[in-house]
Amino acid sequence: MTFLPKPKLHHPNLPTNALGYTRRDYEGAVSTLCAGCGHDSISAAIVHACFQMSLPPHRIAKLSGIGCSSKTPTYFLGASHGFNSVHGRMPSVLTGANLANKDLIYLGVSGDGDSASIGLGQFAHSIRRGVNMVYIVENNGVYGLTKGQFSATADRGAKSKRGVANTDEAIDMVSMAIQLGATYVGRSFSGDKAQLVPLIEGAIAHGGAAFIDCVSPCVAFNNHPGSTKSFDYVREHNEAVNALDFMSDRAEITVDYAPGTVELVKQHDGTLLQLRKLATDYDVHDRIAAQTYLSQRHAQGEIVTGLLYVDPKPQDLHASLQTVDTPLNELDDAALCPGSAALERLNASLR
Ligand SMILES: Cc1ncc(C[n+]2csc(CCOP(=O)(O)OP(=O)(O)O)c2C)c(N)n1
Ligand code: SF4
Ligand SMILES: [Mg+2]
Repeated sequence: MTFLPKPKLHHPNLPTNALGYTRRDYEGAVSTLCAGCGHDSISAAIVHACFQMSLPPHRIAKLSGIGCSSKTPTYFLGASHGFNSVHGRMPSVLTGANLANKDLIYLGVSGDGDSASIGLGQFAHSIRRGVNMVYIVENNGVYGLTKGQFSATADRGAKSKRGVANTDEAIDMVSMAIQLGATYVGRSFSGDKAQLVPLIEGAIAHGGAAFIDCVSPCVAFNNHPGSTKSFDYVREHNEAVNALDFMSDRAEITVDYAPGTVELVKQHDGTLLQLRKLATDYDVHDRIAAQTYLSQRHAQGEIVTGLLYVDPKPQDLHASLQTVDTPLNELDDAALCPGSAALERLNASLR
């Protein structure tokens, strides 16, 4: 069975947000993933972030491909729009939906197989076009759903459960996202909710292509000694560049400000990201330096996490295409078919 509805009953004193919803109102069906799967922790972080931001569930669209990771939208935001697409094709489906209705918040959920193997081209083009979305890769280094083959993010030399070493070079999705022009790039770990929740909140508030690579151990096929995506390995090699807090523009701002160690990043919608620098030489606005830093630390065997790059004034695909303010799906017949004189003028302007 892949769908178990959750009982609606909950404790009457559960905290509510500005919309009067409890955290439970942002949950989905009961998860059927393996107990302890990192993906379930990411679902919980998404629920937490949307509850805290008081997002109306009907204003969110969640899209995914195929894989254990791509199944997870069933387990969160049960009252939101959802579309479970084809393996590796989530980015183009999301792009199409976003072009039709730019008023929704788009959450693309994918796996390392879904996005770094079969869907690599789709991933790359949605990022370079600046689609306004939160693109989360639940990265376990294997194809969990099809029983644990190495994916394209598995590190060279990492061992499979049967002890066979991976001989191929790994694709680092955050380096690719930065190079491809993503305007908000972070990496986190499913076991680090304190880091992941504000990272997701900042990505939702961001007005461009936001990408989060979240290392998410597969307890069934990739959580053994020799794996570089296991809980133990990630905990030992996690190197956070900053600690992030997200503040909505409506909340009172009380910042424990220590000059030189805290940076406030104001995003286009007025929300604030408060970054406490852990690596004092790290500049979150320098795209090229971020790539160099990631490569240097990777060579030392470290997994760099945190908010890695942000452009607080992103340009999204709608701005590039100069689409009209009204979402395309709300335009009436007169606007969509303005008549032969308008067509004549358009043709003349192109001659
Ligand atoms: C076109 C196509 N090719 C192959 C498959 C088989 N398949 C299903 S899920 C999957 C890999 C999933 O890996 P990932 O995206 O990393 O998700 P995970 O299960 O690890 O979370 C594959 C190869 C498929 N469903 N469709
Ligand atoms: S097979 Fe791996 S990725 Fe899939 S649900 Fe189980 S632990 Fe999670
Ligand atoms: Mg995977």
